[in-house]
Amino acid sequence: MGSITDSFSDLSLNSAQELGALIVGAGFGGVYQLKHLRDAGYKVKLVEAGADYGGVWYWNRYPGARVDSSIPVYEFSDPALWQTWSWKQRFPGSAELRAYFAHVAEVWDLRRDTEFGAFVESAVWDDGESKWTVKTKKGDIYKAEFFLLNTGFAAKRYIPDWKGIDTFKGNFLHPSYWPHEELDLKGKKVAVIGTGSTGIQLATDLAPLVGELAVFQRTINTSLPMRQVDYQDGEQEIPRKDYPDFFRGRTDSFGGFDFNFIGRSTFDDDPETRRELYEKLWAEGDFKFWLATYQDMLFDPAANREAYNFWRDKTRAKIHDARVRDLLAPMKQPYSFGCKRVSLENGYFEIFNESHVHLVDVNSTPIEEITPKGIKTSEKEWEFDYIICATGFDSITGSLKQIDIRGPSGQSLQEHWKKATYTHMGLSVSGFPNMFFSYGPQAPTPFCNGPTCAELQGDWILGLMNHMRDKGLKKVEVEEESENKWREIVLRLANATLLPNTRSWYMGDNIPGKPREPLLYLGGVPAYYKTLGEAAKNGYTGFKLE
Ligand code: N01
Repeated sequence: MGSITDSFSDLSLNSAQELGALIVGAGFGGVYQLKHLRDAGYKVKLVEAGADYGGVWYWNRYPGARVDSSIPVYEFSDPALWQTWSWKQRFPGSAELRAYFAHVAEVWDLRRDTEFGAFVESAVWDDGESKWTVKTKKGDIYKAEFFLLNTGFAAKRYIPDWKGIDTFKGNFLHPSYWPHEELDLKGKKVAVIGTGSTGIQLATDLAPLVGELAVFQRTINTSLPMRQVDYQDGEQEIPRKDYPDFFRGRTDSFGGFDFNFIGRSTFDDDPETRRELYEKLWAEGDFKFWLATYQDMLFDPAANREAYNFWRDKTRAKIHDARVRDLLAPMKQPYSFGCKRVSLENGYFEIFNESHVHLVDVNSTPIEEITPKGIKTSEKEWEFDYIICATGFDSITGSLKQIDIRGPSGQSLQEHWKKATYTHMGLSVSGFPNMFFSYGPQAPTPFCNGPTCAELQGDWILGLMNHMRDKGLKKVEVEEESENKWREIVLRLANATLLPNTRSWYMGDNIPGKPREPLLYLGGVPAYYKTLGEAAKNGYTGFKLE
């Protein structure tokens, strides 16, 4: 604890920039807050580790990187933005998403208040001044009344601790550090380790390009057909006149989308009617087979198995080889469908019908080490030019815990969350005054479309700041009791579902040593929105204001 405080006392705080709010992270959450806080008259700065806007879309440049929420749900609701923007595809790729962020930056005039290349490494609360002192890695210091973290859920990469990574003579890459210049992958021998959303997108796009592709799978990905659409002549998914109603409707949807679970349970329908619904959802693409299906799918094991069996049969029909078919879409359900992140695919399963694409099952032939030539499994040594380690992130809490944040007691956020995560409404933590985060733990986060969440949480935080300004208040802090109660709600909601029975990053399972707990609020966006609204209406219940 001493070292951080000491290092601050060594620095000349005269050079510190004084702010009403420091916003960290230039993805959807951060840019929304910059625009709206500044419009409300606050002196604001946005700092971002990358060199431009986009958040995950700035970093994710790997072949095939594309969002799996459709537009216009995956964009801001401000007419000034959508009236002057046309998408080229229903599910835009990462370059188009970066272009969209450039458009947002221009229309909202964000650049004058943004500092890029600024990784926030520490923050200390000064109780006397009621301000955070925040330091970036490059040495900039800010003193801010509010510290607003919009670091997203995937800012801390995870690479397993394999022996020999440094000895590999080829290129070893994590997809979120993909080089900006084009790589020479044509005809090369490439390994993709991991079959999450990143791994399957990469493998699908690399297969036609490379000489040999080996995909290392530990757990199957129950990917659904994306159903991509290319738009012609500015035509979009829905007419622009319908956008205002469309955006208003997002908070009525469980996942912040334009669709919802239906009000019937799986076995309310006879088999023929059920099959018709499944076929319809399958044909429509998007996440509909996951989040616009029967209301009991994530709760009832038999209902869940029915969904899995449909997915399995559809998927197996795409795969020629019997061994590969059993590995990619096994007859016996390996985990609860939809309780591990579902992805959207564009021909992923079909790549395994090509003779140069190999599927390596790391359960039966585990990776023993990385060698100078490639990957040694218990079966053999594979030789590669590239190893792409699509093994994910220290999701949800890692982005926040990697910053040394200390409240008035001197306790760090890492220490506070060492055994378990505590927040109030997935927005703030006791012992850390005037600090809020978006798209973080114990909020709908991975079960909520990003822009929906950015607007919903951003508006709420701004409402609270305005309330404090109107009342002449300087400090807001979560009451410990409300944090304990929120955790109970999060656990109760999760335990009513099948999620805790499945190993996933939703439960913290993907990082060795991370506490196992539901990291997200599973009450759905409408209930979350209502809870936040009621807390505000009742004078910000659960918070001490002074
Ligand atoms: O990461 P992941 P991701 N040995 O954690 C495997 C979002 N996203 O980067 O499942 C072998 O999902 C691991 O195996 P297992 C999206 O929300 C969105 O793919 O733990 N394998 C898994 O297969 C997504 O969920 C978009 O058994 C190992 C993979 O690595 C989130 O980001 C695109 C291993 C990691 O999958 C993260 O996705 C991309 C080991 N030791 C990402 N350790 C879109 O919008 C891990 N694995 C489309």
